[in-house]
Amino acid sequence: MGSNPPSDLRASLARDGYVLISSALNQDQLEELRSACAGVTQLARGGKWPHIRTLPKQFPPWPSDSSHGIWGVQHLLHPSLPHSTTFAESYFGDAIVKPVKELLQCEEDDLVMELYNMLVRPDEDFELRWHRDDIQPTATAAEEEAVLSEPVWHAQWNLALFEDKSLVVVPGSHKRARTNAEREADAYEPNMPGQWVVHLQPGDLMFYNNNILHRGIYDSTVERMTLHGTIGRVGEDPARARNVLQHGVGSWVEECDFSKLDAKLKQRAEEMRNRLLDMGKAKTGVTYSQIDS
Ligand SMILES: O=C(O)CCC(=O)C(=O)O
Repeated sequence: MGSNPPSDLRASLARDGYVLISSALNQDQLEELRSACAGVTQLARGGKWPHIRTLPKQFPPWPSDSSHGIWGVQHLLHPSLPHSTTFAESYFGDAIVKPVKELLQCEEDDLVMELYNMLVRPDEDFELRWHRDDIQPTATAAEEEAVLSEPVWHAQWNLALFEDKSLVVVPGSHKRARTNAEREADAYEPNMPGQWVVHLQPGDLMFYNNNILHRGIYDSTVERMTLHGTIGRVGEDPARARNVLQHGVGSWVEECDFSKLDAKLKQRAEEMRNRLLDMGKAKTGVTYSQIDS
């Protein structure tokens, strides 16, 4: 379970359902991002940023009332959010985009802007139940297999700014239906057979298949600032449009201001945003992949 040279990225993701790239950020990038994240988290905890993941709710949509605590900050590329340029430099930068192109086996012109959020220390201890992001727990084995055998048109990652041991995955479970033990397990089962607690050091980047069986366990006493993003590849996946639009990006993406990025990143950002807009135009109506019980 270590880092992999770039040529192995795609094979590792396909085999295990995740792949780890150690030290994807240098110290200056880490410090700049930590400072931006601290400012934004303070705003969000103080009720001054409405796009948040609130306790004790696992799935979107989340209310914008932070008074019961938060576990995430949404829409880091939103033009009204302070530091959105710092977040855009990170999201559209080579440290992310190069491995994404490798993982999706695509060119610059195929990339689509999707989501950039942050997962933070919750105000109270909090756990997510075992889930796959885009398959309901009620799905039959055949339904699971049908989704899991489809090609994946996006890359999803966690980029840790502090040491992070919150995410637990079952390696290999992105390729198969749940076993009987997994189906029958408690939603918060603490020892799922074969589970692996992901351990990220500051600056580590982990890509994972969002339909791997996984959960989060969050300790309110441990600092967490983990950037959580997705980038897509142009394609024919209607479920993907639903997954992106359910996070409410459509209402502000046109207003994103990339003018402070350097010329190369600005062009990349604007082109990726425009492809998302095209995807949004082709899609009407928003539904949710999962609902809280
Ligand atoms: O906290 C994490 O890293 C995982 C979050 C998660 O599972 C989710 O948002 O569905």
